[in-house]
Amino acid sequence: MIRISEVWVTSVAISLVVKGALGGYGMSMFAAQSSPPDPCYDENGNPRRCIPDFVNSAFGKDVRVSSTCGTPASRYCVVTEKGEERTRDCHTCDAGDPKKTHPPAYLTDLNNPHNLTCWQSENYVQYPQNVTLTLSLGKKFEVTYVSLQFCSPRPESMAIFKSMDYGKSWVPFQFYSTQCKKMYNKQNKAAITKQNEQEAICTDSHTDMHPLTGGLIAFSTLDGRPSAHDFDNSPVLQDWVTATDIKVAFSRLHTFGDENEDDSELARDSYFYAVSDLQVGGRCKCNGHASKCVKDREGNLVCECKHNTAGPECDRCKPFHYDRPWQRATAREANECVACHCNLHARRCRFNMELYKLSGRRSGGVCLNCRHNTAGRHCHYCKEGFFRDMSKAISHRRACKGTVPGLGVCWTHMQSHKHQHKMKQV
Ligand SMILES: *[C@@H]1O[C@H](CO)[C@@H](O)[C@H](O)[C@H]1NC(C)=O
Ligand SMILES: *[C@@H]1O[C@H](CO)[C@@H](O)[C@H](O)[C@H]1NC(C)=O
Ligand SMILES: [Ca+2]
Repeated sequence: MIRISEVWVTSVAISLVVKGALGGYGMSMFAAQSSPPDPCYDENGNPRRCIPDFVNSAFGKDVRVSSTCGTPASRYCVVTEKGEERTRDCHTCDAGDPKKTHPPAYLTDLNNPHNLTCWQSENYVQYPQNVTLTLSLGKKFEVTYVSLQFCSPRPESMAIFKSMDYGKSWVPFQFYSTQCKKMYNKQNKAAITKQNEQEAICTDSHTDMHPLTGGLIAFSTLDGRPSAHDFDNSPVLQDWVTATDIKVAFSRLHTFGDENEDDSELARDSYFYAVSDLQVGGRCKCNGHASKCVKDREGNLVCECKHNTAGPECDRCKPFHYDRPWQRATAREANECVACHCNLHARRCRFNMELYKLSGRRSGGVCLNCRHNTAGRHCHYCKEGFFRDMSKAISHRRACKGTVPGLGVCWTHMQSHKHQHKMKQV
């Protein structure tokens, strides 16, 4: 506490000194000092890999749910066990009563351990029927984990799916079942090798009916996958963790085996799915070219792209920056996009792979629609019949002129930065 106030006094003192000595300038210097540095560039202004913060991307989002109790109001019973003895404690789920409602919004609200809010399904939606939770993340994320905290017992069988195309198609992420083969036609705890890193596995872990409340299921997307330690260089795993939507399907309820007894109606109201918290931990996917995601004008979440990149995931080069192919940033290389060299005579260019290879993978940009009577890949010479105008200082607007041969010399300047600079000055 003392130390904090000391620092505060010191910084105030410095700012007063600076202000006194330099007037208004001191103020702006102080303001510049306190603005946070851009994580996408190092202290020398060179581009470097940057990534958005790790977040629970499900927080506060709407979850589409195929079944919710309470419309109409219905009875449900919570089973508790003390030794061999089971007790049923019955309540009402009523969507119209704020004290008795269990809406999907309770899946992604603030998770307060002292006041758990639970979404709850209708009673006994049993196999082959299922209950699904679908969450749209709004853009591509790199998902590290998906977790569910249960208010009811955990399901006997459930599956987690992901979509990479906003819900058009789904691929399995992970299965949980006490009977993997029968439910999902998967071997229990199959090994993941380099050959099948993009395959969902099934496990019978975390499928026990106990604890009857408070059980957790947490799926870690990279856990046990061989290339996880070399994620930067594994396009397969980069693809594996990418998702725009997450779906959880509860396939089969655990029962105590009493639901088939004559008194079934009584027993069935103790079987339902209830979840207090659904989390999807990960980072907004920006391919190493942005440190945060923001809402665009249409309200869509997009990366705030740096390194001359563009697109919702900084997944392409921005216009006129096509001198080398787009690449994801790595820890060692920012792989920023580079502007074409057009000597200020063109606003458009395209990438040419042949030229790029011929240059030793250094430069592949080709200028389009060279203006000011220039021509060539870099607009670096005069169009046929035009000559460099020697009567005037070199201005990019007047670089080439239709004039009589002999009076002018064809402008043969190569794309040197020095020259570009000179032209800008004029
Ligand atoms: C618990 O959360 C619910 C829903 O957000 C709220 O209505 C209620 O007042 C909270 N109860 C306590 C004791 O904080
Ligand atoms: C859930 O059940 C519905 C209807 O029975 C079925 O069409 C759908 O494929 C099932 N979904 C999953 C993910 O199992
Ligand atoms: Ca909750």
